[in-house]
Amino acid sequence: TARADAELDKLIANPANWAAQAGDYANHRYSELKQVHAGNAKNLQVAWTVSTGVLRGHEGSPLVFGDTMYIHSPFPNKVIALNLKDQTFKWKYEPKQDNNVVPVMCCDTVSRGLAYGDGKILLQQADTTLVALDAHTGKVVWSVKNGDPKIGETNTNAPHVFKDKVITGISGGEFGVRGRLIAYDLKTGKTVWTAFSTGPDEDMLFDPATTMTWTDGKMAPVGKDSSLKTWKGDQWKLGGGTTWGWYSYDPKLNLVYYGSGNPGTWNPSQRPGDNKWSMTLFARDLDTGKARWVYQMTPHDEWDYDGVNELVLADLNIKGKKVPSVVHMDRNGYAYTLQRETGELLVAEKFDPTINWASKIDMKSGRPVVNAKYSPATTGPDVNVKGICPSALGTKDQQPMSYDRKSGIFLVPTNHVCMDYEPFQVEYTAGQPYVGATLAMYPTPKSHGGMGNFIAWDAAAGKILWSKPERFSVWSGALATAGDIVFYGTLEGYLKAVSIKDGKELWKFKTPSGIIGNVFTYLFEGKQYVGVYSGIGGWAGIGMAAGLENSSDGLGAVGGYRDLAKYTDLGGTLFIFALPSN
Ligand code: PQQ
Repeated sequence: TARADAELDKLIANPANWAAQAGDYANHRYSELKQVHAGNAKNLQVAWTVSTGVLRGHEGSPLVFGDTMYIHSPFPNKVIALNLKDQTFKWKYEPKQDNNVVPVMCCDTVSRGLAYGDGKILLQQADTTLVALDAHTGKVVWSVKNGDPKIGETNTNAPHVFKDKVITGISGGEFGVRGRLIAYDLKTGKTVWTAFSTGPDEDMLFDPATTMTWTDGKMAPVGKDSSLKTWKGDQWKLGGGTTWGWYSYDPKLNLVYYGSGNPGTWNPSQRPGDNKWSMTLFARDLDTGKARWVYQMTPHDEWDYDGVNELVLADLNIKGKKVPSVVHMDRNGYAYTLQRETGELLVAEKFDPTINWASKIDMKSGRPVVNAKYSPATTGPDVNVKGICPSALGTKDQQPMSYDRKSGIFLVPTNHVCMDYEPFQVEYTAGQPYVGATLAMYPTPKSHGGMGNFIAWDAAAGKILWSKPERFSVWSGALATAGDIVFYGTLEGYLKAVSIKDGKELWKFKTPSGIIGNVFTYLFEGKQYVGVYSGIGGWAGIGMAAGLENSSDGLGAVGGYRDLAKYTDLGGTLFIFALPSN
């Protein structure tokens, strides 16, 4: 029988389509299309818009191929198949979900979108139901459960289709959930493998002798019980390391790449040890799930610097040699470049010079050199540690970067936010927050005054090429194109086109709500379109989304974002732009 994925390979290879969340398997978010370019982007105008009917944070992007666009919404996770010819709806899927999942979602009711493969549209519902819908009819082909909302397990991630498998993760790091990545058979929905982030070797699909990690300047086997040894008692069972971000895939190496999130609880004094393998980059064999290599970025996390941000596959020129690399801009403010076949650590540099929790990454041990002044574990519980940079939002959160294949430059949306962090003792109760810290976040003092930047990054040298300050964090995913431009959205609601060469702004358009979606592009009937969701939310916009603008407690307390109320309000509209026809 034909390989189910051969069709997806073909769809992805054709730049007319946007057939996967990142446009490809490598997380490039790059398009070869160049009808719209640096010279004419200033003429872009609205072609059409459509409402999803949901007024909450809209992350991710639609999928487009043939004459159909597949649109998704935040909870209640609608799917709309739209006919590109006349923008009528071919079908809608509106799942029935228990409203009780909403209070156990940490950071708004977002969904990062759909996947396609083998004639099916894959949707990961918030209530941990993964459904495969017939792409032509919207009828459910199969449906499986991958978690339990009663113990705080939910989903916000997009499923990803790699070859004959659907890969999905889990959210709930703030509820003592035990993180894992699951591979299902694309045809049937049967579980093929489950790989936990913490616990015994067999649960993590680790081979103590051949699963490798960076040790003393080289790769070495992780050894037996590499996770268990780094937790007190059975704390690993509530250990977090959730997997709510983006995944990538190298078909040649047959490796899947992703990162794990924060250890639970946020109070570091309560969980001594490195807490492996939370805050870790993973490379796993797609067929078996076996871990090839791992790299823990933030051992014994004290700041909620989840390591789930995307890993971007790129062949970089490093010291005169072409190296198969993977690039990851972490919440902790360091950008990592690793050899993607072996896991060797090549580069680890700050991508915001103002971060202070660690002075550098020691390249031999691969560990951060932590600054005791900003270490809540050193100060102990019930002490408010002030002025930690970056904040728990990280220098970059889920908002994915783009890799310009033409210039080799990474275009990165960032946060420029610091925090005060006070840990306290917390008891675990199933389904209740297991946070154990209060925090306040505010713009990085004495810098450009904004809460974000949009930067160009050289991942081989570990250097910022240019930086464009923004009033608020840039919470939208970027799109670079062969037209030498990069697009991104802002929390005030602007979609912007910027020159990749120097960061000069070429065009902007104010949409009705803040943008936290990812920009995408496609060709239909010979014409290039550029699109993005407008609908504020996510962690940075949660105050707006939950109507908590004035709240100053709990996870809604993202202080400096209160000013957003002067610029925008809730929304749920997909915007499609094009050049005028003449
Ligand atoms: N989600 C967002 C967002 O969509 O804006 C931001 C965050 C999440 C975070 O900063 C988180 O730390 C986070 N953590 C978890 C977790 O630990 O399981 C899940 C999620 C999520 O699923 O959205 C976020």
